[in-house]
Amino acid sequence: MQSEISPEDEAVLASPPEQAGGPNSPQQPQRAAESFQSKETFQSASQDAVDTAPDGKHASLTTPAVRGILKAQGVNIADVRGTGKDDRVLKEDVYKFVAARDDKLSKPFQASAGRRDPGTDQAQVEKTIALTPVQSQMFKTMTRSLNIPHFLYGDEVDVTSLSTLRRRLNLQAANGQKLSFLHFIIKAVSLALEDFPTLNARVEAGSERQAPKLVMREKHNIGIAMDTPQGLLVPNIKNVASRSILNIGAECNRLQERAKDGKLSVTDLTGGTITVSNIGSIGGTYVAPVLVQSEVAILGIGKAKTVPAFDDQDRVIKKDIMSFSWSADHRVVDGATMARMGERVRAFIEEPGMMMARLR
Ligand code: CAO
Repeated sequence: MQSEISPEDEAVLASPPEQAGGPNSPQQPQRAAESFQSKETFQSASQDAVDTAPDGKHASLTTPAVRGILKAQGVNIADVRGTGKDDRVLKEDVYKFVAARDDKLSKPFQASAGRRDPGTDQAQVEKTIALTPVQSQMFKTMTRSLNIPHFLYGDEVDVTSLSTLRRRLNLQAANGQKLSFLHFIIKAVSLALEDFPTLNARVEAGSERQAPKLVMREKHNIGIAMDTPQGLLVPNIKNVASRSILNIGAECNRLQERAKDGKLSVTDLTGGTITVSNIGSIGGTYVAPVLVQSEVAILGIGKAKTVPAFDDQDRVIKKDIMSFSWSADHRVVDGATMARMGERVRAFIEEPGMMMARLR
């Protein structure tokens, strides 16, 4: 999207191009190149782009969003050929420039890699690449999230009864819609939240003049961490308390489809109140999940495993167990509250009949 020339743009136009990314920009192109290989190689890669870049007065005009991308990618605006109105530099122009630069930089890397003897060559070879848009977002949000004092609470949950129930229900699924463990777990979390509403709240950190507050939220909008072709995304299922487990499954499938096609909407991705991250559908027993900034709790689920256990008459039986790892914001949630909430969810999962009894 293009914009008219703002006072900010005029200032950019008036200043020498190399200041556009800030005089102390940590991502000066040259520095990026030094972390990869020789200065000469980078300069020649960069020079190619410069050779084709226009020198019209409007070439250095662009929107704040594009300037942000330029800064993040360590690109000087004067090096980029603008294809917008009056040669203005658009987002696509910057991405094209970065792709060409990185491609050029990686060629000598690939060529020399072919010549190296892996048995004797001890020299490290590095290559600097830009973050994807989802990684850039994750970089910001996760850095902010880790300012929250987390604590971890973990437990092992017996999912034997739930496995049997799920298998039975899936065999009888009339419309072919299958239920996964996750769909039951999301419902169990919502049912437990009815008794622990603090865990559905968000923190308003306050300021020097305003005391911190908890903002209680009525609707359980449960986020699902999803591994998508673009990277980690966390859409949420709105108002889980009002949905059946089948309906949760259908909504989860809709979100997964949209995520796969890169079509999640802003509504899908905002307004979450607590998150469930099922790493177990990929693998791994334990995970220490990181809070979403506007939430105070997150549940990480590990892969179900069949293990030997003792029944009440000391006979060895088979059990399916899954690890549940909760992270919570220790500024507002204490360990006892988290443990009680975890126990409540465990009880619903271990005895699915109890969960059914609570359904409206
Ligand atoms: N243990 C064992 N099996 C599991 C399981 C678990 N914890 N979770 C799911 N499964 C099973 C499902 O029941 C299903 O089995 P069937 O084919 O027999 O029915 C199969 O694995 C495939 O499940 P799925 O992945 O299609 O569905 P899901 O609803 O369980 O999970 C989703 C959906 C989107 C959460 C998952 O695909 C995903 O992206 N997980 C990764 C989340 C992630 O990256 N978390 C880390 C965040 S922090 O970086």
